[in-house]
Amino acid sequence: MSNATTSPGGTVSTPLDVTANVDLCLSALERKVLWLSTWIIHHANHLRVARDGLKVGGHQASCASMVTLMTALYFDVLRPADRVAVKPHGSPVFHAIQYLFGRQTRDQLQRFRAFGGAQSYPSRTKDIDDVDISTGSVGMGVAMTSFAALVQAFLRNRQLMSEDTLPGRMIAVAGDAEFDEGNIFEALLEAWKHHVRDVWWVIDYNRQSLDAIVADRFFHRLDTVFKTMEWRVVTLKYGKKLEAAFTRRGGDALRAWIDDCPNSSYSALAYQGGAAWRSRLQRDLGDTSGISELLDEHDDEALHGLMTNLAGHDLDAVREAFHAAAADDVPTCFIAYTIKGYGLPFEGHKDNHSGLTTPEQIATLRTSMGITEGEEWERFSGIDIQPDVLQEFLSNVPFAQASSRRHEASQVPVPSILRVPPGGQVSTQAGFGRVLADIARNHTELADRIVTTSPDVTVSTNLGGWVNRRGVFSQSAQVDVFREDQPLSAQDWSMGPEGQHLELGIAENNLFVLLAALGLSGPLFGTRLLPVGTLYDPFISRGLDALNYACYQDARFILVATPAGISLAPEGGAHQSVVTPLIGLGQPGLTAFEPSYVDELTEVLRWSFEHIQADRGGSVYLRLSTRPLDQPQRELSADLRRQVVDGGYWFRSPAQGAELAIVVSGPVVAEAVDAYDEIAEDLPGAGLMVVTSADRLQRNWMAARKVGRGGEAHVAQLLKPLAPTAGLVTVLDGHPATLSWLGSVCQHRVQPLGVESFGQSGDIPDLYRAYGLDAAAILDAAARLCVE
Ligand SMILES: Cc1ncc(C[n+]2csc(CCOP(=O)(O)OP(=O)(O)O)c2C)c(N)n1
Ligand SMILES: [Mg+2]
Repeated sequence: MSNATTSPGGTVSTPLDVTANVDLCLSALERKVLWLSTWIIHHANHLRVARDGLKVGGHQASCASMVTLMTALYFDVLRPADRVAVKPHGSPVFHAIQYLFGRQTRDQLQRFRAFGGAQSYPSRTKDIDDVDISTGSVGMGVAMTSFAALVQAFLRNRQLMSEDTLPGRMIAVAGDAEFDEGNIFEALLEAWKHHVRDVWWVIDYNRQSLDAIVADRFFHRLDTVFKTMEWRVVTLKYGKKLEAAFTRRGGDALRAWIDDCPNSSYSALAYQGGAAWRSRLQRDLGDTSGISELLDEHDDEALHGLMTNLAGHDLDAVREAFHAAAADDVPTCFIAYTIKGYGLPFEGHKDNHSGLTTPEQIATLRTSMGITEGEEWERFSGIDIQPDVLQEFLSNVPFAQASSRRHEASQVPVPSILRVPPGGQVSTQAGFGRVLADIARNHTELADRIVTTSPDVTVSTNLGGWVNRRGVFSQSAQVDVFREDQPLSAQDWSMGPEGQHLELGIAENNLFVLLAALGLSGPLFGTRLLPVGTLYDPFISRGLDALNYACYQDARFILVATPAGISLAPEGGAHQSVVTPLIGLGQPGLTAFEPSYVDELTEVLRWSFEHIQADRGGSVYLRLSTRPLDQPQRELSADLRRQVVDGGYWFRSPAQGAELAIVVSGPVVAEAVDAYDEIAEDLPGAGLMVVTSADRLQRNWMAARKVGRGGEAHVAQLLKPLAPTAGLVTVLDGHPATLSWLGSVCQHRVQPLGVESFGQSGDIPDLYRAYGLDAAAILDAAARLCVE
């Protein structure tokens, strides 16, 4: 510890030698981070003009709780290669720290939660100060650190990343209530299976969530869970002052009293302050020898300081623990005892989650920080360390040693055309497997960067051929005994560090969070990967928040969902997906396709490998089917390939002024063709359009309309030949709203067919009849249009 003099406010009045006074710089920064994070939120709520009557919000208490943990990490422990997921409502703490480093602007802080300002929750895509991992939906950022560590291990094992430098640590600073989210435990198990190292989860254990005080029993169990998963658990319970008090006479009784104190009572006392601590301790421990002396030696303020001296607020204790864990790569959980709202007027109060300082309270805090009015935003105001000394300290912090931590990864070339697998009766799902296997064989450069993953549906989603060629990833080599000893299986599941398939247990949340991590390998680790994940289409909903989370971070991946819809037929009503086409249509950052034929799929997949690498690209969702269909005998022209990617084309062109068209997406194309052939006998000019992507068609049309050029949109051009009075029968194996909007493009009348309920097993003829997707239903709909 330093020998410089400190004022009661903790500031330093003598010039400092930087190296000798690390402690003082750190504690000054700790106070400053508390001030700035509190002030950012106060300013947003009290000092900006509210125009809409809505509260701005923010979480001063949640921030205060983690200030010490974040100070220790960012100003001392972190290296540039480390990546951090900061608990969502701790965003102002993160931004304040970046501001102190000079990597965040005052303007952004002043516009916290305002349009274009610093985001409510740390955001990779919206914030300007180098957020590593977005957070917002609690639990997601925590899980993401495990999967990011897996991706790092994958890259290092496959020599796609330099092994000269130390691996980065993937660190979550999490709220304790985040551990109510099951996805964390799914991730914990999966990471254990994959022998993931280099992960730290730092739990801000303030024993409060949003509504309530966390149950005492819960965290005692949690400790056991981590140990079972072979994690190291470091419990940071008491700060140095309390530890010293425990060594005094009566110290054991004091420790036992605190240990036994229910969370709710402890929080209440922390809120009430010194006098309350005194009377409670007198009542409970007054007869214990040594306790009276202890109480006499502390005035109310000092007693409050002592009793709230939990290790999560003790910079020395926290730093020591972090540095000790840095000696190896064992995954480590730090359970850091803290008090929600520590150092603020509402500390410990059970309702403090969205508590905000009043103008009087912030003025008192400002004065206690030594900050004069008008200097609230000054980086170093209220700090008695000379600015150049503090600046030098900041410039020398290990974390600040990289000018940029966001890597630019080079692109992986994609062939301009891929070979379409031979025709016959093929499903789009089987076609997908064949195209991927072909890439594995013939396009080495592309194939080397592809990484596939699936939650226990690898074989049933047709990834088997790829896996046979490219192997399953494991950090240690393991032969497939079924291949080695007994030739019982067509699948070779040999595992090793060279493998390119990451097999997951059945947990769709994990699939999407892993895809998020894989899809950010370029910016996070400097090497671009081309992730392809497969799952059953209905289970998209199971992991939907994680999918949204991945897209929100602009992670890039291809999602192949199969089988889809009621077309999976006898496989079971419970697995029929109805709303997924609407998810594809509505999910930002994700472009959805539902091709009908394998040649379409081949081009869409090729384009997808480009799109996930494009500056303004995104991720791709392919909704595929297990239904084998006769493939058209054709070679797609360059123009047709473009139309397939743009979202649709005329499979049977309409005559100029045609009165009817069938518009179909996906495997129902077979019924649409049958119906069309019948209709064409009476209405020779009718058309049949195949929609490969309702999403692309709609997005392009809406963008064109916004600039007054809706007529130039691809879909408008497609529909142009039809008579203004024409009718459209739209049909897909999914919710009819996916295509019914087509009527708005040129004001055509629409008969939308699709699936609105589900749950009945059967074969395709029965199901298509029951749900109104068969040729007869299409003909009926066409007839209705003709008589309307
Ligand atoms: C998935 C999800 N559900 C609900 C919320 C709303 N929410 C934000 S913070 C929070 C409680 C957080 O408590 P804790 O993790 O203990 O953090 P603390 O504020 O105590 O540090 C909740 C429920 C959310 N952000 N995400
Ligand atoms: Mg909490």
